[in-house]
Amino acid sequence: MTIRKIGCEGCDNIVCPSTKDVLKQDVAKGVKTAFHRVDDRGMSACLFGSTGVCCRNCNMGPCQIIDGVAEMVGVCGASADTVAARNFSRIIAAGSASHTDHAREMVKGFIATAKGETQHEIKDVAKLHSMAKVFDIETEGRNKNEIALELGEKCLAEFGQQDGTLTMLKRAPATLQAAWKKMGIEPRGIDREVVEMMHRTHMGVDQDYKNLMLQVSRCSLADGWGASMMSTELTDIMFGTPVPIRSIVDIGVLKEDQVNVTVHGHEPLLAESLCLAAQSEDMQNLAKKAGAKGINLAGVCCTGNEILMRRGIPVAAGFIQQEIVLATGAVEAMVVDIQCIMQSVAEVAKSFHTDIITTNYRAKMEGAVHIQFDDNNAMASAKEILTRAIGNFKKRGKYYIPESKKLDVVAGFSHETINYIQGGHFRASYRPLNDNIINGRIRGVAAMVGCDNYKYSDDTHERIARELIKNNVLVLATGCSATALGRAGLMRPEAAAEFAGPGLAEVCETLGTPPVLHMGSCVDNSRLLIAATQMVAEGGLGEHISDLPAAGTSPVWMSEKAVAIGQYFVASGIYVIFNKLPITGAKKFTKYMTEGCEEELGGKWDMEEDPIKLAHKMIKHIDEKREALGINKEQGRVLFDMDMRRDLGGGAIAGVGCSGPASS
Ligand code: XCC
Ligand code: SF4
Repeated sequence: MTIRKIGCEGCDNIVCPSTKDVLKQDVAKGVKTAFHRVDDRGMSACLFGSTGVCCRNCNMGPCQIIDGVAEMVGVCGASADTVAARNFSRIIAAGSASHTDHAREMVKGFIATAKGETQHEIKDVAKLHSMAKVFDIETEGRNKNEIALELGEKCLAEFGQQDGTLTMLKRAPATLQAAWKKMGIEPRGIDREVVEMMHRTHMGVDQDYKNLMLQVSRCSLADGWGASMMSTELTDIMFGTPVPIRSIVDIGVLKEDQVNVTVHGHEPLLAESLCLAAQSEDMQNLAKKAGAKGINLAGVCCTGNEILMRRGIPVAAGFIQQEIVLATGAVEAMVVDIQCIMQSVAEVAKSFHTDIITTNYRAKMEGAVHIQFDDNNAMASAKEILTRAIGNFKKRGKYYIPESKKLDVVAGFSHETINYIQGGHFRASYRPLNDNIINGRIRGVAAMVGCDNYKYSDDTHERIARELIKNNVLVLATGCSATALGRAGLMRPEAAAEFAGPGLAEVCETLGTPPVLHMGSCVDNSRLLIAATQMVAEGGLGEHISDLPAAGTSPVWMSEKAVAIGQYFVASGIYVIFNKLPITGAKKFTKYMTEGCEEELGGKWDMEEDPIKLAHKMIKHIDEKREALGINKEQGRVLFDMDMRRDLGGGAIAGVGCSGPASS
C-alpha cells in the first residue's frame, strides 16, 4: 500500500486531527511514539519472516526457506508450505490462547459473582435463562444465582474438557455443524485444541499443511464458538447486555478539572470495579480534597469498548493512540491489565506525572507500579488504584487536551439490540434486515474487526468503511477498528445521510441507526457469529453462513488474536480479507488458503493492501453471493412510506434519528 504522506513532520501516517494536534504541542515534544519508531528503526521487515518461511522451531535452524529452490529447504527437509503452515498455526494458537485465557478469567469472575463473592450481580436474567437452555440447565424453581453458578461451572469445565464437543457449537446452523463433524474439526475442549496445535507444530510432527489446517480451524473454533462466545455471553449476563447508548470517542474526552484515569487492556472485571469505585462517596471526596471536580474514567483499546458498550463511558483512544493519550500530560494514571499494552507506555509516562499501573500477575512491566487486582476484594483493589491516581492530580504539570475534536457515537449494538431495533419487543427479528438485503436496499454486510497498526495510515478503516457504506454495505465493527470508525464520525446516526448510499441511508434513517454499528470488543466477534446464524435462520438468504452476502476484514491487523478471529470466520463460512498474511512465501499453502479451503469450509482468505481495492473485493464477493441467491437485480429506489416506517420503527433508539422516542 502507498502510505499517504499527509501527516505532520515525522509522523507520516497520521490523519487523525487530535493525534496530530497533541503531537505538535510543546508538552508532547520529546515523546517518542511507535510512529517515530517505525521510521527510526531503519530496517525493513525481514522478507522470510514476513512471508512466513523462517522456521526456528528447532536448534538446527533457524532455517530460511525459499520455495522452489531445492537447496533452500529446512535442515530437516521441511518445505516452504510446511513451515508457513506451521508458523500460521502458531499464530492461531497464540491468538486463541489469548482470547481463551481472558475468557477463563471472566468465567471465574462470573462464578465468584454467582456465589456472591464480588460486588457485581447477575443483571441480565433473560440472557441467563437462554444460556441455561443452551447448557441444559434446569431453571424451574431456582434462583438466578443457583442457575448462574451451574452455568459458570459448566463453562469452566469446557476449558479442560478432553472429549466430546463444546456446547456452544450447537448454536451454529445445522449445516455448519454437519460440515465440521464431517471434517472432524469440532473442538473437544478449549485448552486441548491450543495444546494440540502447539504439539503438532513441534519439529517433526505434522508436516502436511492441509492436515495442519484442520487443527487450525478446530483451534480457532474453540476460540470463536467456545471461549470468546462464553466470555461475551457471561459478561453480558453479569454486567448487562449492551443496548444503544450515546457517548464520545477521542482523546478530547479527558477532562481538565478531573482526575483522568484511563483503563487499558481487555478484561472488563477490572474496569467495571473501577467504575463502581469511582462513583463511591469516599473516592469522590478524596478527589475533591485533591482539588479535582471528580474522577474521569476513559477507556483505551478493548477495555474501552467493553465499558463504552455497557456503560457509555467515553473511549479516549484505540491501540494506535495509547502513547498519544499519555502525551497530553493530562492522565493521572493509566491502569492496564492484559494484551495490546505497548511496553513504551512506561517510557512515555516517565516524562509526566502519570503512573502506569499494572494490575495482573500475568502482565507486569518494568517502570510500572504493580497493584494486584484481587477479584475477591475488587473494591479494595480498585480504591487503592484510584487513590494513587488522585494523589497524582496535584502533580500535573503542563498539559494539553484537544477538546474540540471529539465526536459523538452511538454504540451498544449487541446481537439482541439489532434484533430488537428491527421489530420492537414484540416482533424482535432479523426479518427486516433480511428483507432489506433481499430487496437490495442493503447490498450486504461487512464485518470490520481488529486492530490499528502504525505501519499504515490511521484513516485506513475510515476509507474502507466509507467506500462500503457508500455502496450500501452495512458495516458491523468491533475492537480498535470500531474506535477508529467512531473517531471518524461514522457511528453517528447522521453519518447515514452524509456518507451512505441511498438504500442503506434510508434504512438507517428509518431505524435511527448509524451506518456503522459498534458491536463491541475483540471477544465480542462471537456476536457476529450469532448474527450471521440468525440471518440464515430467518430465511431467504440461503442455507449456510457461506451463502450470505457478507464478508469480513481486519484491514490493518497487528495482533495474533485478529488472525484467530479471521480463521474462525473462515471456518464458519465467511470470506475474510486482510491487508496481508505471513504465508505468501509458500505457493501451494497460499493457494490453499485463498482458494482450496473454500470447498470444505465455505469461507476463504484473501489479501489486499490498498484500502479502496480491499473494499471493492468485499463488495465483489457480496455481489457474487447475491447473484448466487438470485437477488442481484437492480432495484429502483423504493421510498419508505409512513406505513413502512411505522412497521419498522417499533424499536428505534430513543432520541436518536428520525423515528423519535422508542414506543416501549
Ligand atoms: Fe488489541 Fe483488543 Fe487489536 Fe485493539 S483490536 S489492537 S487486539 S485491543 Ni481486538
Ligand atoms: Fe530448520 Fe526444520 Fe528445525 Fe525448522 S524444524 S528450524 S526447518 S531444521
